[in-house]
Amino acid sequence: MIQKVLIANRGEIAVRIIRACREMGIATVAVYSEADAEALHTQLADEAICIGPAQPLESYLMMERIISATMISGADAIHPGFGFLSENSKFAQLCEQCNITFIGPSSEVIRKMGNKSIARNTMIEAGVPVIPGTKEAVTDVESGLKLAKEITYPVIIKAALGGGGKGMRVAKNEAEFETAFETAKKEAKAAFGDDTMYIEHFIEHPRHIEFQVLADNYGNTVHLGERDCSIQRNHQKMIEESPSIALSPKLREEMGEVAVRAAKAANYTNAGTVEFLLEDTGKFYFMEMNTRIQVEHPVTEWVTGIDLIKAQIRIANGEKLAYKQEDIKITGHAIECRINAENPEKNFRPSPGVITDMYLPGGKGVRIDSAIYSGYEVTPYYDSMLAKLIVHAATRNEAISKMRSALGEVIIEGIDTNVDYQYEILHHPDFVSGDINIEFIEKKFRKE
Ligand code: MV4
Repeated sequence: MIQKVLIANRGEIAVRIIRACREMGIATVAVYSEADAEALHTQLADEAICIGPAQPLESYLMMERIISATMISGADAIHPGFGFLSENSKFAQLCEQCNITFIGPSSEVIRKMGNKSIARNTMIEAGVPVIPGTKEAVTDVESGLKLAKEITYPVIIKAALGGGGKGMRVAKNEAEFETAFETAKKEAKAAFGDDTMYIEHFIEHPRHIEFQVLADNYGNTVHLGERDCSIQRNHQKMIEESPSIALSPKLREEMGEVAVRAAKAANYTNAGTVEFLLEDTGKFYFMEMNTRIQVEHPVTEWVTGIDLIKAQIRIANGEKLAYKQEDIKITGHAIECRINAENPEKNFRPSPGVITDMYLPGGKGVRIDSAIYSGYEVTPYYDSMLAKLIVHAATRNEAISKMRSALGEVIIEGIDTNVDYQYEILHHPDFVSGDINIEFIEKKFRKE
Protein backbone atom coordinates (compact mmCIF):
# COMPACT_ATOMS: atom_id res chain seq x y z
CA MET A 1 0.00 0.00 0.00
CA ILE A 2 1.18 3.49 -0.88
CA GLN A 3 1.74 5.47 2.33
CA LYS A 4 3.98 8.28 1.17
CA VAL A 5 4.14 9.89 -2.28
CA LEU A 6 6.97 12.03 -3.62
CA ILE A 7 5.74 14.58 -6.13
CA ALA A 8 8.34 15.03 -8.88
CA ASN A 9 6.89 18.31 -10.08
CA ARG A 10 6.09 21.91 -9.11
CA GLY A 11 3.37 24.53 -9.50
CA GLU A 12 -0.35 23.90 -9.59
CA ILE A 13 -0.15 20.19 -10.52
CA ALA A 14 2.12 19.49 -7.52
CA VAL A 15 -0.42 21.26 -5.29
CA ARG A 16 -3.26 19.32 -6.94
CA ILE A 17 -1.49 16.00 -6.18
CA ILE A 18 -0.64 17.01 -2.58
CA ARG A 19 -4.33 17.78 -1.96
CA ALA A 20 -5.47 14.42 -3.36
CA CYS A 21 -2.91 12.56 -1.23
CA ARG A 22 -3.85 14.45 1.93
CA GLU A 23 -7.54 13.64 1.42
CA MET A 24 -6.57 9.96 1.03
CA GLY A 25 -4.45 9.95 4.19
CA ILE A 26 -1.21 9.60 2.23
CA ALA A 27 1.88 11.56 3.33
CA THR A 28 3.58 13.82 0.78
CA VAL A 29 7.13 14.79 -0.09
CA ALA A 30 7.80 17.81 -2.29
CA VAL A 31 11.01 18.30 -4.21
CA TYR A 32 11.95 21.86 -5.08
CA SER A 33 14.60 23.89 -6.84
CA GLU A 34 16.42 26.82 -5.25
CA ALA A 35 14.02 29.11 -7.14
CA ASP A 36 11.03 27.35 -5.53
CA ALA A 37 12.05 27.56 -1.86
CA GLU A 38 8.97 29.74 -1.22
CA ALA A 39 6.70 28.00 -3.71
CA LEU A 40 3.30 26.75 -2.61
CA HIS A 41 4.03 23.07 -3.24
CA THR A 42 7.17 23.35 -1.09
CA GLN A 43 5.12 24.84 1.74
CA LEU A 44 2.07 22.55 1.49
CA ALA A 45 3.76 19.14 1.42
CA ASP A 46 4.48 17.28 4.67
CA GLU A 47 8.20 17.30 3.80
CA ALA A 48 10.26 19.14 1.20
CA ILE A 49 13.69 18.36 -0.21
CA CYS A 50 15.79 20.77 -2.28
CA ILE A 51 17.13 19.02 -5.38
CA GLY A 52 19.22 21.72 -7.04
CA PRO A 53 19.39 25.05 -8.86
CA ALA A 54 16.55 26.78 -10.72
CA GLN A 55 17.34 25.38 -14.17
CA PRO A 56 15.11 22.30 -14.76
CA LEU A 57 18.08 20.32 -16.16
CA GLU A 58 19.78 20.72 -12.78
CA SER A 59 16.77 19.95 -10.58
CA TYR A 60 13.32 18.75 -11.74
CA LEU A 61 14.89 16.74 -14.58
CA MET A 62 17.63 15.17 -12.43
CA MET A 63 16.47 11.56 -12.13
CA GLU A 64 19.14 10.42 -9.66
CA ARG A 65 18.42 13.28 -7.25
CA ILE A 66 14.70 12.57 -7.32
CA ILE A 67 15.27 8.86 -6.71
CA SER A 68 17.66 9.73 -3.84
CA ALA A 69 15.06 12.08 -2.33
CA THR A 70 12.53 9.25 -2.53
CA MET A 71 14.88 6.81 -0.76
CA ILE A 72 15.90 9.32 1.94
CA SER A 73 12.30 10.30 2.71
CA GLY A 74 11.04 6.72 2.64
CA ALA A 75 8.37 7.48 0.05
CA ASP A 76 7.06 4.38 -1.69
CA ALA A 77 5.71 6.05 -4.82
CA ILE A 78 6.43 8.93 -7.21
CA HIS A 79 3.78 10.99 -8.98
CA PRO A 80 5.44 12.67 -11.97
CA GLY A 81 2.64 15.16 -12.80
CA PHE A 82 2.94 16.47 -16.38
CA GLY A 83 5.96 17.80 -18.29
CA PHE A 84 9.42 17.22 -16.72
CA LEU A 85 9.96 13.43 -16.30
CA SER A 86 6.31 12.39 -16.70
CA GLU A 87 6.79 10.71 -20.10
CA ASN A 88 10.39 9.68 -19.67
CA SER A 89 10.47 5.87 -19.97
CA LYS A 90 14.00 5.74 -18.49
CA PHE A 91 12.75 7.43 -15.34
CA ALA A 92 9.76 5.08 -15.04
CA GLN A 93 12.17 2.16 -15.53
CA LEU A 94 14.51 3.52 -12.85
CA CYS A 95 11.54 3.62 -10.47
CA GLU A 96 10.66 0.02 -11.36
CA GLN A 97 14.27 -1.10 -10.72
CA CYS A 98 14.36 0.73 -7.37
CA ASN A 99 11.05 -0.75 -6.21
CA ILE A 100 9.36 2.64 -6.24
CA THR A 101 5.78 2.71 -7.53
CA PHE A 102 5.64 5.03 -10.55
CA ILE A 103 2.12 6.48 -10.59
CA GLY A 104 1.48 6.02 -14.29
CA PRO A 105 1.77 3.27 -16.91
CA SER A 106 4.73 0.88 -17.23
CA SER A 107 8.02 2.12 -18.64
CA GLU A 108 7.49 -0.18 -21.63
CA VAL A 109 4.15 1.43 -22.51
CA ILE A 110 5.65 4.92 -22.12
CA ARG A 111 8.52 3.96 -24.44
CA LYS A 112 6.25 2.42 -27.09
CA MET A 113 3.70 5.24 -27.14
CA GLY A 114 6.55 7.79 -27.05
CA ASN A 115 7.57 6.50 -30.44
CA LYS A 116 4.72 7.89 -32.56
CA SER A 117 5.53 5.62 -35.46
CA ILE A 118 5.38 2.47 -33.27
CA ALA A 119 2.17 3.81 -31.69
CA ARG A 120 0.71 4.28 -35.18
CA ASN A 121 1.56 0.72 -36.22
CA THR A 122 0.18 -0.67 -32.94
CA MET A 123 -3.11 1.08 -33.68
CA ILE A 124 -3.24 -0.16 -37.29
CA GLU A 125 -2.91 -3.74 -35.99
CA ALA A 126 -5.74 -3.13 -33.51
CA GLY A 127 -8.05 -1.78 -36.23
CA VAL A 128 -7.95 1.79 -34.89
CA PRO A 129 -8.34 4.33 -37.73
CA VAL A 130 -5.09 6.18 -38.39
CA ILE A 131 -4.29 8.91 -40.92
CA PRO A 132 -3.13 7.48 -44.29
CA GLY A 133 0.67 7.35 -44.13
CA THR A 134 3.84 5.30 -43.97
CA LYS A 135 4.37 2.14 -41.95
CA GLU A 136 8.15 2.16 -42.10
CA ALA A 137 10.77 4.79 -41.36
CA VAL A 138 11.48 7.13 -44.27
CA THR A 139 15.23 7.68 -44.50
CA ASP A 140 15.91 9.50 -47.80
CA VAL A 141 14.28 12.22 -49.92
CA GLU A 142 13.84 9.97 -52.98
CA SER A 143 11.78 7.30 -51.25
CA GLY A 144 9.98 10.06 -49.30
CA LEU A 145 8.91 11.75 -52.55
CA LYS A 146 7.59 8.47 -53.89
CA LEU A 147 5.65 7.70 -50.71
CA ALA A 148 4.26 11.26 -50.41
CA LYS A 149 2.87 11.01 -53.93
CA GLU A 150 1.05 7.79 -53.03
CA ILE A 151 -0.28 9.29 -49.78
CA THR A 152 -1.34 12.42 -51.76
CA TYR A 153 -0.52 16.04 -50.94
CA PRO A 154 -0.60 17.95 -48.69
CA VAL A 155 1.56 15.73 -46.46
CA ILE A 156 3.06 16.18 -43.02
CA ILE A 157 6.53 14.84 -42.20
CA LYS A 158 6.83 13.87 -38.55
CA ALA A 159 9.62 12.73 -36.24
CA ALA A 160 8.94 9.34 -34.65
CA LEU A 161 10.04 10.73 -31.28
CA GLY A 162 8.16 14.01 -31.84
CA GLY A 163 4.76 15.09 -30.67
CA GLY A 164 3.75 18.50 -29.45
CA GLY A 165 4.78 20.02 -32.77
CA LYS A 166 8.56 19.54 -32.68
CA GLY A 167 10.30 17.99 -35.72
CA MET A 168 7.24 18.41 -37.92
CA ARG A 169 6.84 20.05 -41.35
CA VAL A 170 4.03 20.30 -43.90
CA ALA A 171 4.67 19.98 -47.65
CA LYS A 172 1.78 21.24 -49.80
CA ASN A 173 3.25 19.78 -52.99
CA GLU A 174 6.20 17.94 -54.51
CA ALA A 175 8.19 21.17 -54.87
CA GLU A 176 8.06 21.78 -51.12
CA PHE A 177 8.92 18.23 -50.11
CA GLU A 178 12.71 18.16 -50.06
CA THR A 179 13.16 21.30 -47.91
CA ALA A 180 10.37 20.26 -45.54
CA PHE A 181 11.85 16.77 -45.16
CA GLU A 182 15.42 17.95 -44.54
CA THR A 183 14.34 20.68 -42.09
CA ALA A 184 12.14 18.33 -40.08
CA LYS A 185 14.90 15.72 -40.03
CA LYS A 186 17.52 18.20 -38.77
CA GLU A 187 15.15 19.52 -36.13
CA ALA A 188 14.38 15.99 -34.97
CA LYS A 189 18.06 15.06 -34.72
CA ALA A 190 18.79 18.18 -32.66
CA ALA A 191 15.76 17.82 -30.39
CA PHE A 192 15.58 14.05 -29.85
CA GLY A 193 18.98 12.76 -31.00
CA ASP A 194 17.08 10.57 -33.47
CA ASP A 195 15.82 11.48 -36.93
CA THR A 196 13.54 8.54 -37.68
CA MET A 197 10.76 10.13 -39.76
CA TYR A 198 7.33 9.08 -41.02
CA ILE A 199 4.86 10.72 -43.39
CA GLU A 200 1.09 11.23 -43.16
CA HIS A 201 -1.52 12.91 -45.29
CA PHE A 202 -2.06 16.39 -43.80
CA ILE A 203 -5.58 16.80 -42.40
CA GLU A 204 -6.70 20.42 -42.89
CA HIS A 205 -8.59 22.41 -40.20
CA PRO A 206 -9.56 19.47 -37.99
CA ARG A 207 -10.67 19.64 -34.39
CA HIS A 208 -8.42 18.24 -31.67
CA ILE A 209 -10.54 15.77 -29.71
CA GLU A 210 -9.00 13.66 -26.96
CA PHE A 211 -10.50 10.87 -24.88
CA GLN A 212 -9.60 10.29 -21.25
CA VAL A 213 -9.11 6.63 -20.41
CA LEU A 214 -8.56 4.78 -17.14
CA ALA A 215 -7.23 1.23 -17.05
CA ASP A 216 -6.49 -0.96 -14.03
CA ASN A 217 -3.92 -3.75 -13.79
CA TYR A 218 -6.57 -6.45 -14.42
CA GLY A 219 -7.60 -5.62 -17.99
CA ASN A 220 -10.49 -3.29 -17.13
CA THR A 221 -10.48 -0.15 -19.29
CA VAL A 222 -13.05 2.65 -19.46
CA HIS A 223 -13.22 6.03 -21.17
CA LEU A 224 -14.45 9.18 -19.45
CA GLY A 225 -15.63 11.00 -22.55
CA GLU A 226 -13.79 13.61 -24.59
CA ARG A 227 -12.22 17.02 -24.36
CA ASP A 228 -12.27 19.48 -27.25
CA CYS A 229 -8.84 21.14 -27.21
CA SER A 230 -9.06 22.96 -30.54
CA ILE A 231 -8.40 26.41 -29.04
CA GLN A 232 -4.61 26.45 -29.06
CA ARG A 233 -1.70 28.50 -30.30
CA ASN A 234 1.71 27.14 -31.31
CA HIS A 235 0.73 23.75 -29.82
CA GLN A 236 -0.07 25.38 -26.48
CA LYS A 237 -3.69 24.77 -25.53
CA MET A 238 -5.55 27.80 -24.21
CA ILE A 239 -9.15 26.65 -23.67
CA GLU A 240 -10.43 23.09 -23.26
CA GLU A 241 -13.97 21.88 -22.78
CA SER A 242 -16.00 18.75 -22.21
CA PRO A 243 -18.15 17.51 -23.82
CA SER A 244 -17.32 18.63 -27.39
CA ILE A 245 -20.13 20.34 -29.26
CA ALA A 246 -18.98 18.45 -32.38
CA LEU A 247 -19.83 14.97 -31.11
CA SER A 248 -23.26 13.38 -31.35
CA PRO A 249 -24.01 10.70 -28.74
CA LYS A 250 -23.43 8.11 -31.48
CA LEU A 251 -20.04 9.53 -32.49
CA ARG A 252 -19.04 9.80 -28.81
CA GLU A 253 -19.83 6.14 -28.29
CA GLU A 254 -17.96 5.16 -31.44
CA MET A 255 -14.85 7.25 -30.64
CA GLY A 256 -14.97 6.13 -27.00
CA GLU A 257 -14.98 2.48 -28.04
CA VAL A 258 -12.02 3.14 -30.33
CA ALA A 259 -10.17 4.94 -27.50
CA VAL A 260 -10.65 1.93 -25.21
CA ARG A 261 -9.51 -0.39 -28.02
CA ALA A 262 -6.42 1.82 -28.51
CA ALA A 263 -5.58 1.70 -24.78
CA LYS A 264 -6.01 -2.07 -24.68
CA ALA A 265 -3.84 -2.52 -27.80
CA ALA A 266 -1.11 -0.54 -26.03
CA ASN A 267 -1.40 -2.71 -22.86
CA TYR A 268 -2.24 0.51 -21.12
CA THR A 269 -2.62 0.93 -17.36
CA ASN A 270 -3.41 4.01 -15.23
CA ALA A 271 -4.74 7.31 -16.66
CA GLY A 272 -4.05 8.12 -20.30
CA THR A 273 -5.32 10.18 -23.21
CA VAL A 274 -6.03 9.08 -26.75
CA GLU A 275 -5.75 12.02 -29.15
CA PHE A 276 -7.75 12.21 -32.36
CA LEU A 277 -8.11 14.60 -35.24
CA LEU A 278 -11.78 15.02 -36.19
CA GLU A 279 -12.91 16.29 -39.60
CA ASP A 280 -16.17 18.18 -40.28
CA THR A 281 -17.47 15.06 -41.96
CA GLY A 282 -17.29 13.15 -38.66
CA LYS A 283 -14.30 11.13 -39.85
CA PHE A 284 -11.73 10.72 -37.07
CA TYR A 285 -8.18 9.46 -36.85
CA PHE A 286 -5.88 8.38 -34.02
CA MET A 287 -3.02 10.83 -33.66
CA GLU A 288 -1.07 10.05 -30.47
CA MET A 289 -1.46 8.59 -27.02
CA ASN A 290 -0.36 10.64 -24.02
CA THR A 291 0.84 8.54 -21.12
CA ARG A 292 0.49 11.18 -18.38
CA ILE A 293 -2.17 13.08 -16.48
CA GLN A 294 -2.89 16.20 -18.53
CA VAL A 295 -3.22 19.88 -17.68
CA GLU A 296 -6.89 19.86 -18.77
CA HIS A 297 -7.95 16.87 -16.63
CA PRO A 298 -10.27 19.00 -14.44
CA VAL A 299 -12.91 19.42 -17.18
CA THR A 300 -13.27 15.62 -17.31
CA GLU A 301 -13.35 15.44 -13.50
CA TRP A 302 -16.22 17.88 -13.44
CA VAL A 303 -18.47 16.25 -16.03
CA THR A 304 -17.83 12.70 -14.71
CA GLY A 305 -17.48 13.34 -10.95
CA ILE A 306 -14.30 11.22 -10.92
CA ASP A 307 -11.15 12.50 -9.19
CA LEU A 308 -8.50 11.50 -11.72
CA ILE A 309 -5.49 11.92 -9.41
CA LYS A 310 -7.09 9.69 -6.78
CA ALA A 311 -7.99 7.21 -9.53
CA GLN A 312 -4.32 7.16 -10.61
CA ILE A 313 -3.15 6.47 -7.05
CA ARG A 314 -5.74 3.71 -6.53
CA ILE A 315 -4.76 2.01 -9.80
CA ALA A 316 -1.05 2.26 -8.90
CA ASN A 317 -1.99 0.70 -5.55
CA GLY A 318 -3.31 -2.34 -7.39
CA GLU A 319 -7.01 -1.62 -6.87
CA LYS A 320 -9.62 -2.60 -9.43
CA LEU A 321 -11.62 0.09 -11.22
CA ALA A 322 -14.76 0.74 -9.15
CA TYR A 323 -16.89 1.42 -12.25
CA LYS A 324 -17.80 -0.13 -15.59
CA GLN A 325 -18.35 1.85 -18.81
CA GLU A 326 -22.12 2.00 -18.27
CA ASP A 327 -21.55 3.62 -14.84
CA ILE A 328 -19.81 6.63 -16.43
CA LYS A 329 -22.26 9.47 -17.05
CA ILE A 330 -21.46 12.90 -18.51
CA THR A 331 -23.31 15.67 -16.65
CA GLY A 332 -23.41 19.29 -17.79
CA HIS A 333 -20.59 21.18 -19.46
CA ALA A 334 -17.14 22.23 -18.23
CA ILE A 335 -14.70 24.76 -19.69
CA GLU A 336 -11.11 25.48 -18.66
CA CYS A 337 -9.14 28.64 -19.43
CA ARG A 338 -5.39 28.62 -18.88
CA ILE A 339 -4.21 31.85 -17.31
CA ASN A 340 -0.62 32.54 -18.34
CA ALA A 341 1.99 35.13 -17.41
CA GLU A 342 2.37 36.45 -20.96
CA ASN A 343 1.55 39.48 -23.08
CA PRO A 344 -0.79 38.74 -26.02
CA GLU A 345 -0.04 42.21 -27.45
CA LYS A 346 3.66 41.34 -27.66
CA ASN A 347 3.39 37.98 -29.39
CA PHE A 348 2.59 36.26 -26.08
CA ARG A 349 6.06 36.84 -24.70
CA PRO A 350 6.47 35.58 -21.12
CA SER A 351 6.04 38.13 -18.35
CA PRO A 352 8.04 37.22 -15.25
CA GLY A 353 7.91 39.34 -12.10
CA VAL A 354 6.32 39.63 -8.67
CA ILE A 355 2.54 39.35 -8.27
CA THR A 356 1.98 42.45 -6.18
CA ASP A 357 -1.73 41.90 -5.60
CA MET A 358 -4.35 39.42 -6.71
CA TYR A 359 -7.94 38.28 -6.44
CA LEU A 360 -9.26 35.03 -7.92
CA PRO A 361 -12.96 34.24 -8.41
CA GLY A 362 -15.01 31.52 -6.73
CA GLY A 363 -18.65 30.62 -6.22
CA LYS A 364 -20.84 27.77 -7.42
CA GLY A 365 -19.40 26.00 -10.42
CA VAL A 366 -16.05 27.82 -10.34
CA ARG A 367 -12.74 26.05 -9.64
CA ILE A 368 -9.22 27.45 -9.54
CA ASP A 369 -6.18 25.17 -9.72
CA SER A 370 -3.19 27.37 -9.03
CA ALA A 371 -0.03 27.78 -7.00
CA ILE A 372 0.22 31.59 -7.02
CA TYR A 373 -0.32 33.98 -4.12
CA SER A 374 0.10 37.68 -3.45
CA GLY A 375 3.84 38.32 -3.27
CA TYR A 376 4.71 35.24 -5.37
CA GLU A 377 7.51 35.72 -7.88
CA VAL A 378 7.00 34.30 -11.37
CA THR A 379 10.49 33.27 -12.47
CA PRO A 380 11.59 32.84 -16.08
CA TYR A 381 12.74 29.22 -15.57
CA TYR A 382 9.43 27.41 -15.87
CA ASP A 383 6.19 27.27 -17.84
CA SER A 384 4.20 30.51 -17.82
CA MET A 385 0.91 28.96 -16.66
CA LEU A 386 -0.24 30.73 -13.46
CA ALA A 387 -3.66 29.21 -12.93
CA LYS A 388 -6.41 27.15 -14.47
CA LEU A 389 -9.89 28.59 -14.21
CA ILE A 390 -12.50 25.88 -14.65
CA VAL A 391 -16.28 26.34 -14.68
CA HIS A 392 -19.16 23.88 -14.76
CA ALA A 393 -22.83 24.50 -15.59
CA ALA A 394 -25.79 22.61 -16.99
CA THR A 395 -25.28 23.71 -20.60
CA ARG A 396 -22.46 25.04 -22.79
CA ASN A 397 -24.07 28.48 -23.00
CA GLU A 398 -24.38 28.69 -19.22
CA ALA A 399 -20.78 27.55 -18.84
CA ILE A 400 -19.69 30.31 -21.27
CA SER A 401 -21.63 32.92 -19.24
CA LYS A 402 -20.05 31.65 -16.03
CA MET A 403 -16.55 31.74 -17.54
CA ARG A 404 -17.05 35.31 -18.79
CA SER A 405 -18.24 36.36 -15.33
CA ALA A 406 -15.35 34.59 -13.57
CA LEU A 407 -12.69 35.95 -15.98
CA GLY A 408 -14.12 39.42 -15.33
CA GLU A 409 -13.38 39.06 -11.61
CA VAL A 410 -9.73 38.02 -11.98
CA ILE A 411 -7.19 40.54 -10.72
CA ILE A 412 -3.49 39.76 -11.13
CA GLU A 413 -1.21 42.78 -10.69
CA GLY A 414 2.50 43.25 -11.25
CA ILE A 415 2.78 41.08 -14.37
CA ASP A 416 1.00 40.78 -17.73
CA THR A 417 -1.52 37.98 -18.26
CA ASN A 418 -3.74 36.64 -21.03
CA VAL A 419 -6.96 37.12 -18.99
CA ASP A 420 -8.38 39.89 -21.21
CA TYR A 421 -7.48 37.86 -24.31
CA GLN A 422 -9.36 34.84 -22.91
CA TYR A 423 -12.33 37.13 -22.15
CA GLU A 424 -12.39 38.21 -25.80
CA ILE A 425 -12.31 34.62 -27.08
CA LEU A 426 -15.29 33.83 -24.83
CA HIS A 427 -17.21 36.54 -26.76
CA HIS A 428 -16.18 35.52 -30.30
CA PRO A 429 -19.27 34.47 -32.28
CA ASP A 430 -17.52 31.39 -33.70
CA PHE A 431 -16.43 30.25 -30.25
CA VAL A 432 -19.93 30.81 -28.92
CA SER A 433 -21.52 28.87 -31.79
CA GLY A 434 -18.89 26.14 -31.42
CA ASP A 435 -17.52 26.64 -34.94
CA ILE A 436 -13.93 25.99 -33.89
CA ASN A 437 -10.94 24.03 -35.15
CA ILE A 438 -7.19 24.00 -34.52
CA GLU A 439 -6.74 27.09 -36.74
CA PHE A 440 -9.15 29.27 -34.70
CA ILE A 441 -6.56 31.51 -33.02
CA GLU A 442 -4.25 31.78 -36.02
CA LYS A 443 -7.04 32.52 -38.53
CA LYS A 444 -9.68 34.39 -36.55
CA PHE A 445 -8.05 35.73 -33.49
CA ARG A 446 -4.71 37.22 -34.34
CA LYS A 447 -3.33 40.10 -32.35
CA GLU A 448 -0.66 42.67 -33.47
C1 MV4 B 1 -1.29 16.38 -37.83
C2 MV4 B 1 -2.08 17.44 -38.31
C3 MV4 B 1 -2.74 17.27 -39.50
N1 MV4 B 1 -2.59 16.10 -40.20
N2 MV4 B 1 -1.19 15.26 -38.54
C4 MV4 B 1 0.40 18.69 -33.96
C5 MV4 B 1 1.28 18.20 -32.88
C6 MV4 B 1 1.31 16.74 -32.97
N3 MV4 B 1 0.63 16.20 -31.85
C7 MV4 B 1 0.65 16.38 -34.27
N4 MV4 B 1 0.05 17.58 -34.78
C8 MV4 B 1 -0.68 17.59 -35.93
N5 MV4 B 1 -0.64 16.46 -36.66
C9 MV4 B 1 -1.81 15.14 -39.70
N6 MV4 B 1 -1.68 14.02 -40.40
C10 MV4 B 1 -2.16 18.61 -37.55
C11 MV4 B 1 -1.44 18.70 -36.37
C12 MV4 B 1 -1.56 19.95 -35.67
C13 MV4 B 1 -2.34 20.08 -34.54
C14 MV4 B 1 -2.99 19.01 -33.96
C15 MV4 B 1 -3.76 19.15 -32.83
C16 MV4 B 1 -3.88 20.40 -32.24
C17 MV4 B 1 -3.24 21.47 -32.77
C18 MV4 B 1 -2.46 21.34 -33.92
C19 MV4 B 1 -1.83 22.44 -34.46
C20 MV4 B 1 -1.07 22.32 -35.57
C21 MV4 B 1 -0.94 21.07 -36.19
